[in-house]
Amino acid sequence: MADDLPEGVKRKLVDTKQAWARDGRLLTGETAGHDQRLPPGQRLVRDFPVLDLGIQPDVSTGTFRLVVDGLVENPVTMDWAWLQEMPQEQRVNDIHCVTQWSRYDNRWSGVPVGALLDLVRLKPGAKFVSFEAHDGYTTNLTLEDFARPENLLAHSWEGEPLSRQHGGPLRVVVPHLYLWKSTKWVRRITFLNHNQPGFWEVRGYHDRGDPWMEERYG
Ligand SMILES: Nc1nc2c(c(=O)[nH]1)N[C@H]1C(S)=C(S)[C@@H](COP(=O)(O)O)O[C@H]1N2
Ligand SMILES: [Mo]
Repeated sequence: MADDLPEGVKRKLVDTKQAWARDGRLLTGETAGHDQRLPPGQRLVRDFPVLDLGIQPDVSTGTFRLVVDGLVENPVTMDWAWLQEMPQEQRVNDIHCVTQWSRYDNRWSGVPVGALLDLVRLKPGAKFVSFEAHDGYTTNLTLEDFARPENLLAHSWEGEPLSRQHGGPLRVVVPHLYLWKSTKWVRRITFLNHNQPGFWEVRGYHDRGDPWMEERYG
């Protein structure tokens, strides 16, 4: 796997997290219901840690483009102005990183996934989603996990434009799964009829990543 790392990625960081997956680090062996706000093995933080592969691409709103393609009737390449004209909503949710931190009550604004689906109109075969980012990162979701009402394409956090380090100008936010499923600096969303595991999924991380089921590795 080491050979196909995107350029500039911190290999040591990747190796460490890959070793965690191999060794099953941090696993408590517990599962929990959603009535338990903090998922098993997580600890609450008040700051907002930054986690990525070590590249933080500088994407301006002027050059921003989001490609949405694959099994859709209406593939689009959206610029920043178009994104702003889409329906906008606010969501407050908790986020959970597989490296064990959780952060409560994050206030995001952006485009709800439903509005994107209305725009591109899925073809019947679309069952999976693949995400690509400007740092070379990729991840995957089922359509069901992507289409949830709490998910956003977020451009703001706590009322301010989303910072570069947290994935600005635009990131995906999928709060019901571990945060590696929430692509920062997203540049392409592709609908597929098959599952396409992403960067961490091919390095020992779980295909779905439900924090309450402690789906850290798989
Ligand atoms: N493009 C991109 N998105 C990414 C990552 C990344 O390396 N590149 N890391 C993921 C991981 S492992 C986590 S925990 C969250 C961290 O988001 P944060 O830096 O805003 O806390 O981003 C996710 N999305
Ligand atoms: Mo993470």
